[in-house]
Order: sequence, then structure tokens, then C-alpha cells
Amino acid sequence: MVRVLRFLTAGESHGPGLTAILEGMPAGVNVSLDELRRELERRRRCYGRGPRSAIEEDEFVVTAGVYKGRTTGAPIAVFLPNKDHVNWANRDVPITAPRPGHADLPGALKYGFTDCRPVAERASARETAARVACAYFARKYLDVHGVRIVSWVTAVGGAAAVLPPAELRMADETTVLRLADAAERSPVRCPDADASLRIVAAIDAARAAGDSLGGTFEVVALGVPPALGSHVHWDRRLDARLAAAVMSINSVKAVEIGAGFAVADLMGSEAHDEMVLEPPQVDEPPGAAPADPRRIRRRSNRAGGIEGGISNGRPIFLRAAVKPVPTLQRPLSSFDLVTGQNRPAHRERSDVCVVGSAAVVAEAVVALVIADAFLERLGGDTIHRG
Ligand code: EPS
Repeated sequence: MVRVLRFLTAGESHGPGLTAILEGMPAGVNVSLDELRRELERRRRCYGRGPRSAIEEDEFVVTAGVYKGRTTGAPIAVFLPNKDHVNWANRDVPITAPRPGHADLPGALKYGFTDCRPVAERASARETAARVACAYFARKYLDVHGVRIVSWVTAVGGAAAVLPPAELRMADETTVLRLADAAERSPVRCPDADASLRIVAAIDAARAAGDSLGGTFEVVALGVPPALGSHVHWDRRLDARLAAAVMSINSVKAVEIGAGFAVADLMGSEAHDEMVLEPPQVDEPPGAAPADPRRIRRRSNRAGGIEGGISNGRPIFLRAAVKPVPTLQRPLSSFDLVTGQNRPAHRERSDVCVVGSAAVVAEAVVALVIADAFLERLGGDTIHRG
């Protein structure tokens, strides 16, 4: 289906830079370049990233769609130059031994390359900086509607955080905000301080061993009203759109919504979120709808805020799993596309763990999907009505 809010990104990891275009933003949303810089910084700074993150400062220029600090309704364009480009301009290192787990081999087979470099350059998670830039504008639009999207890391390489029960993380706003705040202070985006230390140690050990680590994270969107998305067609379902968006993040291999896989082991009576209609307020006008959403109370949120592909007014809760980065300093076995000989996979500078950054990118893509669903419902020339 045609989306109201669309975005495109272009650019290679070591090329001149990334270009992002966001089309469909309403006019009148206040934006700030400092806030956009901070959003990019949140993605970049997680412990476990490679030496590249010290080179790239994620400088950017907004070249269209913003006038005097407000969106104009026209496409927004952002260019993020790659600082490392100058260091790579004269370096042309082919990748002929594909890395297991990377796009190298399937990309080379698909496009008929024996050098996987063009595949690797575009498959690189550097591209996610452009998505975070687009999402900044979507988040500012969602701010107007009181929606807040947060994330935290739950485990890396088996080092798991001790967190409040999932039932609370899925449903209780105070718990969610407390975890989100704590994650912001952790070098690895983990709200459990003790687990943060264990994760840092695990990352150091993996780096020393020439290995890499994956993990899991959770994303919560607070303040999402009922009625976004739709049950009427598969591609309008909000859960399907969110799952696809999160699955599209480099290295993500699994996405759960609400209780996710755990529902498979539950009885129907345990899996769903019972509802109670509270009595009307005394000042409610006569004839108010019997199912006024403000009167509906749920005892739990195992549905993760979505039933039938439609938001139900409860927090939207997602969980995702990230695989370990496929570029290993102690490479796995592979073969050479040019010589046809078996040999270790290509090795080059890379990250050891990207779970924390992936969580920030997940916030971004969730914001883009929810903003799109809002605009679909409300229309979107301008945020100012009348
Ligand atoms: C990436 C490999 C690393 C990451 C890069 C994504 O870059 P390099 O190969 O230059 O060391 O740092 O991510 C970024 C530069 C970024 O901004 O996120 C990869 O192969 O996916």
C-alpha cells in the first residue's frame, strides 16, 4: 500500500556520504538541529562499536523541507557526509572471500559480482544513521501527539539484565520510563547497572578473542492512541508494519510483539488482556459512547498494545534479537569467489557488538511506522488545524 510518510536512503559506508529523504511530513512541526545531533549521537555511542565510530561524528546538513526551525510540508532532505571517505578514497580492497552471515555471498550471487565490496558497502549498518535522521522528524511529529518511544538492551552474548517482570515492562508507564532513563546512562543501553558491567566485560572478551556478540532489546511506544493501523488488509496491520520495519534493521533476526513467543505456551485464558469498563465520570455528557476508550481498563498488556493489527491504546511493546556482527577478526571458513579455493572469510575493521545501537535504530523505525499510521488516520498537510 502507498504510505503517507515515505522515506528513502542512499549511500555507502565509505562513500562520500548518506542521503535521506523523508516525504509526507506535515508542515509546522518544530525541529532543532541540536536535537537531531543528539539523536544521531545516541545511535553512535554504544560500547562495542569499532574504531569507525570515533572517526564518524555524524555531521549532517538539512538541505530541504525545513524553514525557520519548522517543517514546511515539503520533502525533508538530510546529507550525512562520511568522514572516513577521505581515508578510503585511494584504498580499493576487494572482498572475494564472503563472510558467513553477511550479505556478501547472496549479494554477489544476486548481482553477479566476484568482488563483494559493492554489496558490503551498501549492506553496512552505516545506513541506519540516515534512518535515524529521518525518524527524528517523525518523532517530533509524534511529540505533538504525546507519543514517546524508548528502548533498552535486555541481554548481550548471554549476559542478561535482571529487570522488572515482563508484565510490568509491557504495561506500566512508570516502570518503562525508569528503565528508559537507566538505559540512557548505561554505556551499553542496559538499565541494569550490574548487567552493564558484565556486558562490557563480555564485549571486551569477545574483542580480545577476535569474535563478536549479539543480544536482545526491547522498544516501547507510550501514548499511542487506539485505532492506528487496520485489520482490513494484511499490509495495513500495524503489527505487521512494525515487525517488518524492525526486521529490516541490519542484523535483526527475530521480532516479538507483546508476550511474543511466550503466548505459544499459554492457555487462552492466560494469554489475553481482560478488560473492564469503568463507570462514566459524573461530568460525562449524557449519551457518551458506551465504549469510550478512556473508560476501558486492562489488567495486562500481553498483546503489546495491538489487537487485530490495530493499536488498542495500551503501550506498544516489541522485543528483537540481533545476531553477532559477521565480520570476525578470527574469521570463519569460506571460499574465494575468484580463485575457487577454500580460505578464511574476509577480515577487516568492524564492530564487536551493535545491540545498543540497533535498539536506537529500532526506536527510529518504530517512530516512522507509528507516525505514518497517525498521518493515515488524521491527514497531514499541517499540524495546525482550522
Ligand atoms: C559496519 C562496519 C563498521 C561500522 C559501520 C557498519 O564500519 P567500518 O567497516 O568502516 O569499520 O562502524 O557503522 C558505521 C560506520 C555507523 O555509522 O554505524 C558494517 O559493516 O555494517
